[in-house]
Amino acid sequence: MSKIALVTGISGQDGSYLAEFLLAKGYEVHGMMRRTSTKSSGRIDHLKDKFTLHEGDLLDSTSLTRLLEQVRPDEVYNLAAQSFVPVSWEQPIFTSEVTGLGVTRMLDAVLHVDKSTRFYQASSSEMFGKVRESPQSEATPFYPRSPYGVAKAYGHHITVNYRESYGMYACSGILFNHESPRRGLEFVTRKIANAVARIKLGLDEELRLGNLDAKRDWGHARDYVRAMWMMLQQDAPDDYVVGTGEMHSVREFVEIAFDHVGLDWQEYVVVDPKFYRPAEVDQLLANPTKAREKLGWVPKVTFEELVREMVDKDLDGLATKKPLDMKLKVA
Ligand code: NAP
Ligand code: G4F
Repeated sequence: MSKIALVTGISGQDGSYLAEFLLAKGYEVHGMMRRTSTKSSGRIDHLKDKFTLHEGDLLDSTSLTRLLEQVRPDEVYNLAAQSFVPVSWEQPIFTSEVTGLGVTRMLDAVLHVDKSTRFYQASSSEMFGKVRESPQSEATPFYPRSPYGVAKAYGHHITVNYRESYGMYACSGILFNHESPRRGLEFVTRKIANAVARIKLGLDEELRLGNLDAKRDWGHARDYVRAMWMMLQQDAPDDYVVGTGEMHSVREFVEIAFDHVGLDWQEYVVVDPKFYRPAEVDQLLANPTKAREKLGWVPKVTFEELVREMVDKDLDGLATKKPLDMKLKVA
């Protein structure tokens, strides 16, 4: 019999790759999406006949309990969140409600419907924030630098607490930045890739960015959803850092992206303080030793391959594009 998985945040970047991954493994896949006034299922439309989509919201416990009772999953992947760091200063309460308390709502619903369900929580390297040591492992103390990071730290601790209090199979995956052509346009990597493609095609003349010195450990989302699944296949639940162990600056990302289309980035990039953050995370670098040794997880896509894939996909998309998408640009 097929295993049953329920994925919250299935319409997001990771949700779409995880759904593809689980379907390829033979799972019966169910996804939860919140109700929106306009359609937001673009990343999963190509899968719509292969899985079941349900409405539900991490702000509404009743919807979560109903969904679990209906679907009876073997595994729950809790990917839903307000995931954009700058918005977490503008909407700190909403971010805490969804990204923080939403985890307790989901865990508690699992506990009461069927506590043998395996649970994955999408934790984040943002919890390390102002890093206490480098690289960061499962043992590195947290020092979050944004309301988002604080909410994720809460989500991490409540996951560990439900595991230890109730004996649930609950794992927290501390994932470093992972990107793809499906990344939201407001995140720096996609913003750069999309702008490079637009500039190359003569649709734009400049790219305005914030802190070019920020450094991240960037990998490909397709590699990272594999790690999520691996965590739920072990004999015992645990927490894992997932990253490449390589760090690059925003400036390096920009250089490689412009270089790829034969342009000199210095002619197009303008630093705009509007994109600086109230408190910055200067650098993040994973120590993924535990994931490699216990899960056998290693990333397959290199940094340069990731940058080039993202630029190429935006070039293709824009060159064959419907007029509406050509107007989409982040301020
Ligand atoms: P994403 O593209 O922003 O997707 C987030 C998903 O959550 C979307 O489907 C969104 O739906 C949904 N959502 C938001 N609020 C909700 C609510 N109240 N109830 C139900 N669903 C809600 O994020 P991602 O990059 O795929 O990341 C997946 C998860 O991993 C997130 O929890 C993120 O914080 C975490 N994470 C990401 C990274 C990374 O580098 N990508 C690293 C570490 C951790 P809408 O489409 O309606 O907005
Ligand atoms: O792409 P970003 O917005 O991602 P950030 O803040 O690292 O958060 C992402 O990764 C986390 C994992 O560590 C996730 F948990 C979280 O959900 C999200 O997926 O910004 C990356 C860096 C920052 O230091 C930012 O200051 O890029 C810098 N940056 C420079 N100019 C910019 C810009 N970021 C954005 N979004 N836009 C800019 O114009």
